[in-house]
Amino acid sequence: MSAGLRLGSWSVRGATGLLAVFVFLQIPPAAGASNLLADPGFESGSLVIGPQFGAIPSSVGFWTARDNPPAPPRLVDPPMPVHSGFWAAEIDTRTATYGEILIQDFATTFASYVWVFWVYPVEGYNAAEILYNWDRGVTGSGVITTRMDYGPAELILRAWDTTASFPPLPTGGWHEVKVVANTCSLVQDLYVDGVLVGSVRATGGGSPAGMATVVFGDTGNIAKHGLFYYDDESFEEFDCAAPTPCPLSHGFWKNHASDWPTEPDSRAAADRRQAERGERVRARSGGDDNRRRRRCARRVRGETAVPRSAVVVRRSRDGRSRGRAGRVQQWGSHAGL
Ligand SMILES: [Ca+2]
Ligand SMILES: [Ca+2]
Repeated sequence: MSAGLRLGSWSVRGATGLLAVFVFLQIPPAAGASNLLADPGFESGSLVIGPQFGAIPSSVGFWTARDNPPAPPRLVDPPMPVHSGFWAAEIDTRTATYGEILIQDFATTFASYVWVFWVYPVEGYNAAEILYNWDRGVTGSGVITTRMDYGPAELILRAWDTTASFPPLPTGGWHEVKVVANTCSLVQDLYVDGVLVGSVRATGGGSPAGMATVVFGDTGNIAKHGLFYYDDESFEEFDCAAPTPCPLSHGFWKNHASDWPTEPDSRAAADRRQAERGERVRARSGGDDNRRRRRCARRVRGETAVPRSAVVVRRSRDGRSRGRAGRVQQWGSHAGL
């Protein structure tokens, strides 16, 4: 995963890629069909330890950690931090020289996804990423589609070829981190604890579907120095081009106004809008029949219609105004005031 260290060679457009920061919405985006990660909460109690250097064998269907004597990554149970169940994974490189990583490989069909993981930062720095066609750590090559580097000062989110900076994850507690990566719009939305904190629009680099790897820990086999716990990981893919009634969330449209589809200004559309306006007018007045009956009743009683905008002014017994009391009904009479 030295690819992550070569971040500077990518096109970094943090300022222009940052679409919206601190937009506090509580509406999570729609999730995909199923979790492609096996043993998402480490409840098998099994963590395969791979070689400290060189290629890491395939890890489809289980979690693998790169060895790091004398204290490689491990699974922990209470009283150590566990988000749910009995087990969580620990990355502790506070005094380490070489990096630690926790990985799992999985096959994908679509390139868009919803990635969720729970992390408990204690101190220091760590990273998490999704990459495709990884070379198993020999040279670190691979196609990174999402990457997060987090520490005390900030959380840097990379979405394909673009990065942006966000506030750091608070330490001392569990946090749900969610990324919705949509290859149709080339936008990745970042949620922390259910709140949309911002979006990054990439200029390119949409991921290829196929074999992918999720990684937590360090990159380039160099210790970033930190203590972090992970639990309840999820990767759900979706077809962003599939015709669905509401493929994107309310939160997405609120923050991507420029993506709103426009309706062709055709004759049929104009006629439809005119018909809708007529329906609204009829609904407010009770319909044509009611309006006709009221008009006839006024003529019989000799009343005079009051303009719709007239305002009733309540007055006290000494004649002074007591302020607006409300609008008269559309067809009220002078005699009734
Ligand atoms: Ca667990
Ligand atoms: Ca360690």
